[in-house]
Amino acid sequence: MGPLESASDSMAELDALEAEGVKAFHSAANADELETARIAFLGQKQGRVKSAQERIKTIPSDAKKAYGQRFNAVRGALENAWEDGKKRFDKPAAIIQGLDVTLPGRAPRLGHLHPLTQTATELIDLFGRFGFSVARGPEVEDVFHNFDALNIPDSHPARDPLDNFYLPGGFMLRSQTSTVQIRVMEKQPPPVRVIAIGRVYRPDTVDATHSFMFHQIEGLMVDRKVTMADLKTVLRLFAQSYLGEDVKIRFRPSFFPFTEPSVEVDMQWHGGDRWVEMGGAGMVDPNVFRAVGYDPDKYSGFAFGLGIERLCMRRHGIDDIRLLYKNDTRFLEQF
Ligand code: FA5
Repeated sequence: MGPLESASDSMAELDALEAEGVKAFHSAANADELETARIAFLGQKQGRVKSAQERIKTIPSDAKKAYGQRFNAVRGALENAWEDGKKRFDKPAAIIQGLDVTLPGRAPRLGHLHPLTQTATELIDLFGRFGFSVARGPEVEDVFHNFDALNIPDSHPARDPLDNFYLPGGFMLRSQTSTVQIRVMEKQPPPVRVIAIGRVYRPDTVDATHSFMFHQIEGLMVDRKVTMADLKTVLRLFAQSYLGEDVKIRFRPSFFPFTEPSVEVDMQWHGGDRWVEMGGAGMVDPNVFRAVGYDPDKYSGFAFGLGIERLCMRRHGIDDIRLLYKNDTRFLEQF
């Protein structure tokens, strides 16, 4: 066979390829047959179009151009025929699989907010009504904001490495949201009325009321003539609004380096026969004011820090803090 003959044979093969391919795509009776035809003609590995493309190497150079042009036209025609076929079978899945997509669907199951998130949202709302806005601070905090600025001396047992998660470079996972008091006062002059809600970390032994990661709500109010009576009123109003009119709370004298005087606040636990500590509070220590450049002779203020898990537990009658972290949907669905 001479080269010319071979070239014209090849052109004839392209004609046949086109005719057979178009026929196969047009006569496919369903999506499966169409796919079989696609693999036979347009398949990337052994499709006939691919073979015809590879044959170009064997075509004499003076016939290559004509072959190439014809090849492109054939390939275009087959691709169009395939697209046409797809349009015929790309009907709603319903018709192919005997499923009526026009029927109303099944409503997806909606999740809902975790009880702790719900608690946080309610606290923000409630303190918002008392005129407190929301402030934030970092969870990875420097030792200065967690201790020094809060008047906690180097020798204080609260700094013990066994009681804190220290990180390299003078940082730590904050052990209390009181850090945010400092961050707020560093940034703005008095008056201040803020709350801060967030995670805190302490390597405490886990039991029914303790976790190594928990949440606190910090409150800070600074103005002229803020008194301990204001603090007690705000905490009592808060407890009654969040936990119920009949809830009992009590204040015990205590000590925190950043408040003077200081109190611990207990709430009567559900069941009524024991008290559980809800948080600490007090009048901001003048040393803290000095450290942030506030004049302690002009301004006074109160601060409090409450455990959010315990508030949530008291509110909903939950008796073990660990339930809040198990992610057992049988438990979570109840809230
Ligand atoms: C503090 O953290 C002080 N920063 C509170 C404070 C703020 C005092 C402002 C004065 C002024 P305390 O370590 O007591 O205090 O923690 C406060 C509350 O956090 C506790 O009463 C308790 O409700 C909660 N809490 C403490 N440790 C845990 C724990 N391991 N798991 C769950 N809740 C905890």
